Amino acid sequence: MRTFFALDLPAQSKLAIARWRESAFRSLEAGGLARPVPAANFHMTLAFIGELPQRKLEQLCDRVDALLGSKPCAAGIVELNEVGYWPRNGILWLGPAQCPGELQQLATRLRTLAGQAGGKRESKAFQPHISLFRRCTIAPPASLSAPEFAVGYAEITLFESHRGDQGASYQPIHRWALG
Ligand code: 3AM
Repeated sequence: MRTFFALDLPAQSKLAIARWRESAFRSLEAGGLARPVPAANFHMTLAFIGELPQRKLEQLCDRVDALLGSKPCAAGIVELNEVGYWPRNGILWLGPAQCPGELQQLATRLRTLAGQAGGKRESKAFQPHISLFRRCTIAPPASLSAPEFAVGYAEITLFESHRGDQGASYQPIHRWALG
């Protein structure tokens, strides 16, 4: 089972971001120069786990319970106000210019637990982001309007990722409330 920890976004935030994306990157969408991520798939990955057998995944979930019991993480708000582009994988993203320290710490701890459980060991620094477009093969134009979204988060979601003909779809399989 291919899984990852992420912040899910409230439905209104997904819609608002999709509306802004449509107007801010009209030429990309209209020109078919990149593949828009379906708004339903918007999320902020905290830690990619990858393929893990069910038993290991259950152990990992127990460790997240223990982590949040011993080192609680408060719910909060993240300001999404920066656009970035990674030419290597063609991802155009929206993220915070300033990541809340608690979120950064949570991602680091989840990445460590995922690695210890046999999942992916991530060496790259955590860059909080929401993928807006994939397969963007040209340097994207500057957005026509600056993003400014204050998004509340109050839980961690464990998603299962499925790849199909229509692209990826994500199924929430467990949630942890933040304190
Ligand atoms: O949409 P984003 O980038 O937030 O990029 C993948 C996606 O996150 C990332 O995990 C999320 C769900 O698929 N991902 C996929 N394969 C990965 C890998 N091998 C990966 N992240 C790190 N390493």
